[in-house]
Amino acid sequence: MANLEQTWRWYGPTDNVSLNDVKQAGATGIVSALHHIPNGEVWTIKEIIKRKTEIESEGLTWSVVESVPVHEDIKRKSGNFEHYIQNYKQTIINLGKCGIDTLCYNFMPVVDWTRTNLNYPLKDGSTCLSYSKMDMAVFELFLLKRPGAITRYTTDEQKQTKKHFESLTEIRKNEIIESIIAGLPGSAKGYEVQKGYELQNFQTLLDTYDTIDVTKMKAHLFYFLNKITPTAEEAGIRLCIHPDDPPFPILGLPRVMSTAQDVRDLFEAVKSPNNGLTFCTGSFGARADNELISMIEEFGSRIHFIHLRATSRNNKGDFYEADHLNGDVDMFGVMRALIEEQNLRITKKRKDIRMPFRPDHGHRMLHDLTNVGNPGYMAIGRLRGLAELRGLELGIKKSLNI
Ligand code: DNO
Repeated sequence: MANLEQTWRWYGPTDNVSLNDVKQAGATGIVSALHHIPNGEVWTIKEIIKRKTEIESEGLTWSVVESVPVHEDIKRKSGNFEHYIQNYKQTIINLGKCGIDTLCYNFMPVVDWTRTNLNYPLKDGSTCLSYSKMDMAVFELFLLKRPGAITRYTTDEQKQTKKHFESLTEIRKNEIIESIIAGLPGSAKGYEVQKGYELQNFQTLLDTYDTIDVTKMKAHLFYFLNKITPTAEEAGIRLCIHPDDPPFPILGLPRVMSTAQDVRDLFEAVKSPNNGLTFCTGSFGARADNELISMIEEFGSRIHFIHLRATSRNNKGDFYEADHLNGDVDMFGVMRALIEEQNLRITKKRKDIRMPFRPDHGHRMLHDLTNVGNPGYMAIGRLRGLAELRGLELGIKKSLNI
């Protein structure tokens, strides 16, 4: 039986991890994006082919585009949103012409993913990305001083946050700021490129969502998908939305893709199989009420892309990124459910049996502790993750006799 396709996120020629490194890690597919093209502009065939040729010249395949960013005007359904939707459609057509069939995107307002620490120390000396509710409170209440933030915290929480804020060094306060704004779209190089970003600008961006609640935001998402899905069908592109990361409200922003119900609503709104999901176990798994295995069973046929990683969470709303096979994700159960889904596709002779997965975020470990690179995307931690996941897959398949 075919394997789940093993892929690796590569940020392009400026990535500190080379395509040859990826090959040595054992992945066959590349997940990449044209980060140099400004958000909202069309990806031309020329630029797509250039990246594709580069990948193929190493004997690898460009399996998935992650991501074609969605312009904030589309998310807010304001300003030039119709123009940006047109551009998005053109990019879909161009990708289809170049033989690329899977496109991952997200619909998170302002920040793509959010962490409060990009170098959270683990007991074994490696580091990982983490999210602390208390650090987020410090950011909102004392660093950004977001108007209205105070109403989200009890008097007791406010007192504790103040105490925590006063205990922090200036260095740590800056780290919190930099970690949070590192998730701004376009920060392919991690927080290095975001230095000098003014907190005031950040607040201005947040303000643009003041009148957009979850219901409105979902309507914006469905409007966008109703427009682009027919184009995706024609171009042979499988769209797959990435869940909110973290999967709960932050900074007073509306969140639309955090739970199984959100996925149900999405699939109900636009029924085409081309409207699919990126199943990210790290993002969905940061919520205790997301039952990952039953989600795979329910949404299986529309899972077009998979991110495998495990978070370890507490009941206060904090989490850190654990080893790929540890943490609160039942990776054995997840992998078995994915293998079963692929087996079903093969039995049913479906056209899209291809289920690419990538080891999401790795720990910063060994030589990478002193190397420069994208937070979560250094080579060695992901190499370890991929090797463990590959072994798990093989073991399950052998035991199931498939
Ligand atoms: C973080 C990633 C996200 C993801 C986008 C997809 O490491 O998982 O940046 O690529 O949200 O659109």
